[in-house]
Amino acid sequence: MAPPAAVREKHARDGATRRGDAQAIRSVIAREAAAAGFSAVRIARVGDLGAEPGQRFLKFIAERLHGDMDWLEAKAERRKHPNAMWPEARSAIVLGLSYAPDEDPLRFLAARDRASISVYASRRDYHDVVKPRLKRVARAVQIATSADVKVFVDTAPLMEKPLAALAGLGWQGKHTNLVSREHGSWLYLGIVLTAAEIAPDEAEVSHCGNCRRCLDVCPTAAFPSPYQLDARRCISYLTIEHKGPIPHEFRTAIGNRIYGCDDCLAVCPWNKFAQAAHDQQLAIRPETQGPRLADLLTLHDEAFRKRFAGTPIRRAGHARFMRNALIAAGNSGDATLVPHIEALLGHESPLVRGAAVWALSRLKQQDDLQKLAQAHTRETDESVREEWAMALAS
Ligand code: B12
Ligand code: SF4
Ligand code: SF4
Repeated sequence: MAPPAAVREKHARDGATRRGDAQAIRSVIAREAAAAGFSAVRIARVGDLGAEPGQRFLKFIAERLHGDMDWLEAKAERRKHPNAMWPEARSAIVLGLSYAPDEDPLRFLAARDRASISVYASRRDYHDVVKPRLKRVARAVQIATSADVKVFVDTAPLMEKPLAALAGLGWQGKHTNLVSREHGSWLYLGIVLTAAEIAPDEAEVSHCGNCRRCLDVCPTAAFPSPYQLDARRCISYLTIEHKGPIPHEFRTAIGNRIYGCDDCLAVCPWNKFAQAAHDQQLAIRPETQGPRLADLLTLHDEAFRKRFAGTPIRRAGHARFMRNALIAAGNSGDATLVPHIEALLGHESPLVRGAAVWALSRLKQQDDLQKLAQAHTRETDESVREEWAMALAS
């Protein structure tokens, strides 16, 4: 039986108000996101994420593809779904900030006396840039809905890419990162979770088609299959996250990439639609543009911290940075670097001494190396002794 006309009218009014509210909240979000300088914003219903991304993540961990990123494993159960971390979360507001470069990001790879630094690391640390902007959007959502909010930019166990794809910001490409039709591979992601129900956007579908450029370009064959990364083989992991000596099998392939890698991102055909980012806070730092290896090898701790203050590079610390610069030096074919490298044989960190031995083994004749080894017979660290043994045997 149909409800009386007065009740129908009231329902219609309520419905209109709810639709009006929903539209009003979405307008607030769009306005605040634009005012905060975000390049894209979309909304997902957290419950629609399903269990699949979490299961894939747990498989990734079970297969040890995460290497020594213990922090990924430590909170795996919470990371597998936003509700495992925050049960009240209902909607995810996914924000993208473009950091598209205006020059070819791979242009320094052939300059063997210089270092190549990834685009994201050539700017101010994105965590510092994105977080205050997310807070601005979150505050507006909280005021508009009176619901709780939390902000995330890689600061808690939350898988950002599957949420971004669900919200329709882009799709996870075969290189596993989010690709957007407008911004290509160059979006930083940030997320506001809220307990409010907000009308979601449509998910994006994959536009990779038969393309496999990103898979084929990878210098270390880090993709066992499309959409899957073996982080242990990825230069980004090896130069940023990995704490120990870089495994020998990857040293030559690393070339002069000393902090991160952009090869798979840079070859994506969808980048042709991306406009170069002109955000003041993301200005490219000149000291990151193809710095000379000779200058990097002489950087002591304090100078390193000063030079790279505010960039992600500083977070890796001096010893890891020198390790990476020494691998690049070993690949340079530039014998003028030898005195700088020899000076690092006395460095306090075994990570640096070991990498220096390898670099010298690539740039010096065996006879000279033998003589040098005799001057360092008092080396006590086991890993450095192994480097000497391998260098002298090669
Ligand atoms: C751990 C981590 C890394 C690790 C591992 C990378 C990885 N691909 O997982 C390392 C150190 C290698 C790394 C490198 C880089 N990272 Co990183 N990283 C993260 C972090 C913290 C977690 C990612 C994660 O959960 N990985 C675990 C695996 C299991 O997740 P996954 O790749 O998404 O795996 C999925 C697929 O395999 C998928 N899958 C499997 N089979 C199939 C089949 C189909 C059909 C589909 C669709 C999916 C699919 O299922 C899995 C789960 O969803 C995120 C921030 C965050 N909190 O999310 C940033 C993040 C992914 N990194 C980012 C960036 C910029 C980079 C670098 C470009 C930096 C650089 N220039 O060096 C490189 C890119 C390397 C690459 N090709 O991925 C950005 C990416 C932005 C974007 N547009 O996507 C993020 C989102 C940080 C941010 N807030 O902006 N990173
Ligand atoms: S970032 Fe570089 S090493 Fe890592 S998967 Fe992409 S191309 Fe390969
Ligand atoms: S390079 Fe090709 S396969 Fe890789 S993410 Fe881009 S479109 Fe997809």
